[in-house]
Amino acid sequence: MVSTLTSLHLITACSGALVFCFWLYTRRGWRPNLPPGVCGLQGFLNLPSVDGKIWLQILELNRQHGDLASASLLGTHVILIGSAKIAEDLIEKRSVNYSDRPRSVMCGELSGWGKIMLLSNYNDWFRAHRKLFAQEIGSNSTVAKFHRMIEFETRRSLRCILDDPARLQAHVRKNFTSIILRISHGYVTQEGDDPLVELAHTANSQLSMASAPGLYYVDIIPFLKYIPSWLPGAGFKRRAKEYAAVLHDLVEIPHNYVKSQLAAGTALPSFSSRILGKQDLTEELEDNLKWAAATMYQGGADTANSVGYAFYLAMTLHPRVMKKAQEELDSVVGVRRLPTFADRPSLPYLDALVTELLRWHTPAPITMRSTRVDDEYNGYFIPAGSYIFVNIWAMLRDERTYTNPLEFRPERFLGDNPEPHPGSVCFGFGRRRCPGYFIGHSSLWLMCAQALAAFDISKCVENGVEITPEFNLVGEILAHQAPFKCSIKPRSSQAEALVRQEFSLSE
Ligand code: HEM
Ligand SMILES: *[C@@H]1O[C@H](CO)[C@@H](O)[C@H](O)[C@H]1NC(C)=O
Ligand SMILES: *[C@@H]1O[C@H](CO)[C@@H](O)[C@H](O)[C@H]1NC(C)=O
Ligand SMILES: CC(=O)N[C@H]1CO[C@H](CO)[C@@H](O)[C@@H]1O
Repeated sequence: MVSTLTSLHLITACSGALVFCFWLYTRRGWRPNLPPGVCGLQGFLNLPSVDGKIWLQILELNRQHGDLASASLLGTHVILIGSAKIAEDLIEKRSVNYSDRPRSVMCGELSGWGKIMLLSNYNDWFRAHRKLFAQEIGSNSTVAKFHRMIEFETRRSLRCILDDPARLQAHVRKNFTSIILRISHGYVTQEGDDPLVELAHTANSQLSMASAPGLYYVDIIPFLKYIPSWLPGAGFKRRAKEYAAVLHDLVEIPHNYVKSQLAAGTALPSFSSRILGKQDLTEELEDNLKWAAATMYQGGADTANSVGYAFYLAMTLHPRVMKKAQEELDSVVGVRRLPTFADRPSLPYLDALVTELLRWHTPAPITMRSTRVDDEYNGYFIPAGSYIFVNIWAMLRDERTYTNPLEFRPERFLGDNPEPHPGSVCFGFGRRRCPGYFIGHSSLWLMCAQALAAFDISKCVENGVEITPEFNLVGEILAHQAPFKCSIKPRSSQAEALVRQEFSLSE
């Protein structure tokens, strides 16, 4: 939601007079007992710039100042949390006061995204949506009803990868979105480019732009939102209107699709169709449902995909791990069929591999909160309204928790002394922990299982030279691996036949 800490400072630097006043304040020695860190313009100008990767920037500040650090300018306080212990103490244990998102005028208010769960504050609207999610996909047992569909969609997607491995990233993106759209709206994506998949992608890029506070003055000076949009300099208001129009489509198009399918008697069972079909459906419930279903579709569209794509990178770089997982699959499942959810309990190495994948690649490297009330932690003052940045990425690479954290080694989760499961960190915390956890985790598991059973993934060779791709996480609030090349081949003609075999959704 913030592009970089530096952009925050750049904007504020423009309000020179205010900066000067604050400087006078700090010179006079006035400073509450904030966590150690940088303060004032000087501090911000000296922020490390690390390739624009905000998680590295925060890590650097936490390294210099401790696991709880701060950065303040002009009465805006940013609190940086760099250890899982502090995140647990504050965000989990004091969840009531740490569950708001920072105010975002451009995105949340002008563009209308504030009604989407991800940006909503912790209030009745939010709680109603979390409840709808919990009933639909909030446990292993509720997600079990989707297993067959996930198996069906995963098979379809492997077939596409086999036919056209060069477009791996597009296939993986498309195919996880297909699973979510089936669940949220009973919508079956078309072959080739699908309008709703494209729409989610466009909306998510706009979300990411609109929510970078450093980018728009109106986030720093909220009353600007009242200036008329025809004034010069009010370009942001016209931009916000464009964003709002795309968001409107994201919410209304799939919702109207379900309604027309229900009217025609052809709706597939889904989150939306079940609630729309209720006898006691109220207008309020329908409005809640419409936004919750859009949240599901939008929230699920870019995270699981990001991990799915990283899986192919991990396998390209770690053939030893791939072979070990394939040996386990061959001995447990055999080579005459592809693995299904029923095999999961008997594939411990594969489970550890997926766990390691969630630690190694973080689609959401940081999460943000805002504090509701003044608080204190270990003697430090945390003012109400602070921006809180939680560095998930750093926690999953913390040498105090994981030995040789840069290594991809599923074995760390096996044996008598397993290292801590990343699940309590990589899906977020407390009352805002990812509500897509079960669906995300299980669809990832299945994709990894089937891809390993069917494919050999390796470095590709171009003109006699072997290409070794790099771990390169890019993005902001949502991150993915930069595009890379790898070779994907069926393990055998039998494996290829299994991928191509007809698969019917009804058992
Ligand atoms: C492996 C895949 C996934 C990972 C690693 C992941 C991770 C996360 C993280 C770290 C957060 C922020 C939580 C916080 O602020 O404490 C989050 C929020 C969220 N995720 Fe996921 N997610 C994944 C898949 C999904 C899927 C499949 C869906 C949809 C079905 C989904 C829907 C959401 C929503 C709606 C939120 C906002 C929750 C809120 O603000 O209260 N996620 N996710
Ligand atoms: C939340 O803030 C209120 C008001 O300061 C305080 O009384 C309460 O103890 C806090 N709750 C937690 C869990 O810290
Ligand atoms: C859900 O299922 C997975 C796989 O069988 C298992 O590892 C996990 O512990 C289960 N979670 C819960 C909360 O039951
Ligand atoms: C199940 C599914 O949606 N498969 C799609 C996977 O992605 C490719 C390319 O984007 C599509 O052509 C498939 O239809």
